Amino acid sequence: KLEAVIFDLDGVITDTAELHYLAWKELADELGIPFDRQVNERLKGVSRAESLEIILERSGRAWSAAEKAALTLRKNERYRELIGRLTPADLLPGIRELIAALRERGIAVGLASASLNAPLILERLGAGSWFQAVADPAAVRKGKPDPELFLRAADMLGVPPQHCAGVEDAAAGVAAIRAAGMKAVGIGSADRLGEADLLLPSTAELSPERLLGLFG
Ligand code: G16
Ligand code: MG
Repeated sequence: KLEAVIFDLDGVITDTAELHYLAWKELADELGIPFDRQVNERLKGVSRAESLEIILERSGRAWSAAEKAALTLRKNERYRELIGRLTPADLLPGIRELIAALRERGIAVGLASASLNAPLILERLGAGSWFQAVADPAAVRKGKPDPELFLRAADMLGVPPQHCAGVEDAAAGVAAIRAAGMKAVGIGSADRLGEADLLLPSTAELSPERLLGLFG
């Protein structure tokens, strides 16, 4: 029985991937490291520290922990400037309606984002009060594809994982949902998200009926 839906943020609630890209691109350009949108695909759903590691792969040198900390801080300051410009118009199609419809039916709604900036992003989107549980990525030991973030959100909602559906746009996220024992909804294409229990091309296709349908 569907009792809770746990959402990813970037790529599901809003498209912050482009803003991550712009902030990382500025940093990579300053450092003279090649970085493009294709490499950016690998950063989706991946933590800030792991994202930096992926970018530095092409730098041809080793970086100290202190240097890396300074670089992630610089990127995040720029990124926070960019997310400061988000408005409710940046919600992905159908998300506002879906969350309202779920809550009307008494289905709990949670967030499992790897982003430490999630509270600021939700506030900018006017979505600060929509989620009854927001799992804290700083409190989990392992990021996606580990199920920890999704399990944390379910626990905060007081719903067993088998009564939860998770919605994700990244392969690591779909793997995390499945490892948590939840039904996985993938937003995107089968080449990356083939493991999902339900695959939809866009958030506009999401509906309470489709999510309920996963539970027979
Ligand atoms: C997001 C993005 C990732 C980003 C991560 C950490 O995840 O997809 O690209 O590296 O959060 O973000 P921050 O630097 O803001 O802490 P999600 O889980 O919402 O898709
Ligand atoms: Mg995502």
